[in-house]
Amino acid sequence: MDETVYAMTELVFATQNQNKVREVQSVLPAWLKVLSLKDLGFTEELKEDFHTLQENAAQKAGYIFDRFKKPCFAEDAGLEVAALGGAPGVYSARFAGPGKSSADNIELLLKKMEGIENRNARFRAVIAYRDFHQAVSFEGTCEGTIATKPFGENGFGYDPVFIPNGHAATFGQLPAVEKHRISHRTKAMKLFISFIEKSDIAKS
Ligand code: ITT
Repeated sequence: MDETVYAMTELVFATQNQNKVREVQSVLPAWLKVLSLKDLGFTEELKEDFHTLQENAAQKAGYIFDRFKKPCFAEDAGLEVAALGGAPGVYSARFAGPGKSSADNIELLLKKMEGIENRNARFRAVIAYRDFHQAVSFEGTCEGTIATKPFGENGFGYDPVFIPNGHAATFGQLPAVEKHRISHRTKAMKLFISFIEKSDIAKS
């Protein structure tokens, strides 16, 4: 058993997506406290000017770090569909256009997938961390397939059409605990947390 004692550590999560905050909370150890942008009273939308998840995550973490001077992480995630050459990928949030809803994104995705047999897809999440000394990133993926129509109300984004491998239901139908056990976000968070465990900021 790990006998290490960790100091209470506070990190800012640079996201405006409360679903992400909820999902991340579920994997945090007791000594790690995550402050959301809401906790800091910051309501601006975060810019994502780049074309890779890694650069966008680093941009968001860097912007909030510069603003608040607190150790900070951000995440950029997307759905990569094999038959669409990896689209929508880094453009997942605005697949159907700026300001469109998740339902609009799903509708467009299912339209593009009509008649396509290869329904393989993967969620990918990249977490970028920034503090006074370092900038690092961590990645997690979750493999699955795209359903032929939306099922379930749980989760967010593309969850109603994503069936993770090993399950016969979408993330929209599975209980939150099951998504949290196997998701791309959880995998990236676990790598990130073990990095924080080894870093100076968490040692008492
Ligand atoms: P922040 O930039 O403020 O963190 P966001 O919602 O804009 O929040 P992203 O830029 O990372 O988040 O966009 C990722 C999009 O990919 C998100 O809007 C969803 O449509 C989709 N997505 C990411 N993770 C997902 C998940 O776990 N389940 C379903 N869809 C997801």
